[in-house]
Amino acid sequence: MSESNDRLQISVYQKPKKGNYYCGDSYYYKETDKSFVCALADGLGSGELAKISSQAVMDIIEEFPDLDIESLIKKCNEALLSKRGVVLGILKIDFSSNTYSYSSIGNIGIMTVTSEGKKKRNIPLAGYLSGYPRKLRVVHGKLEPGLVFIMFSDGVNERQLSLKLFHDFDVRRIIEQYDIENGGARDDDTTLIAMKYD
Ligand SMILES: [Mn+2]
Repeated sequence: MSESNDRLQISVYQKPKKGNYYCGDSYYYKETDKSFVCALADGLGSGELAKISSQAVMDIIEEFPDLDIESLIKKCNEALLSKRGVVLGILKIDFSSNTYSYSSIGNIGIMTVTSEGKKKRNIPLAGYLSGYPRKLRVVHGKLEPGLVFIMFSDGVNERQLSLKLFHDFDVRRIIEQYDIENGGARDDDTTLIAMKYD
């Protein structure tokens, strides 16, 4: 799946674990005049129950586009009571202040790659969301033209995300190349989202 919005180019690679119909990973993204949000959740385990949890969290992100990351995660937690837990990554961009912020709980990777090829990776917090309050770490940064954001679930082997993959900073090609190199049967649900700010 590939889409061109006004300011962000987005491309997504997603495949369920081999033998599964449902992918336990869910993602959502939306660009408006003021902001952009992208979130990815991986439900614990796999299959339909994992999907129900990760989708419940995406429904919250969709419902409250203007909330900051801390408030969003609080609401996601409430939606998970009596469901399986999830690991979650959220990226928000504010176009008026030209800034971005992101946070992840558990094993959702978030990376930025500048147009000069400088790569920065978030340090994920251990654990997962399961209905109870959690301490967060939110990273803030300045939005620069050409900045690439990569968000991925733990079905992605990070060593496969070589710099070569981001060489030409074309999000569609990043995903195509990943599929060519790693397109076989998956040991886990796999989601890789590439976004570029123009
Ligand atoms: Mn997983």
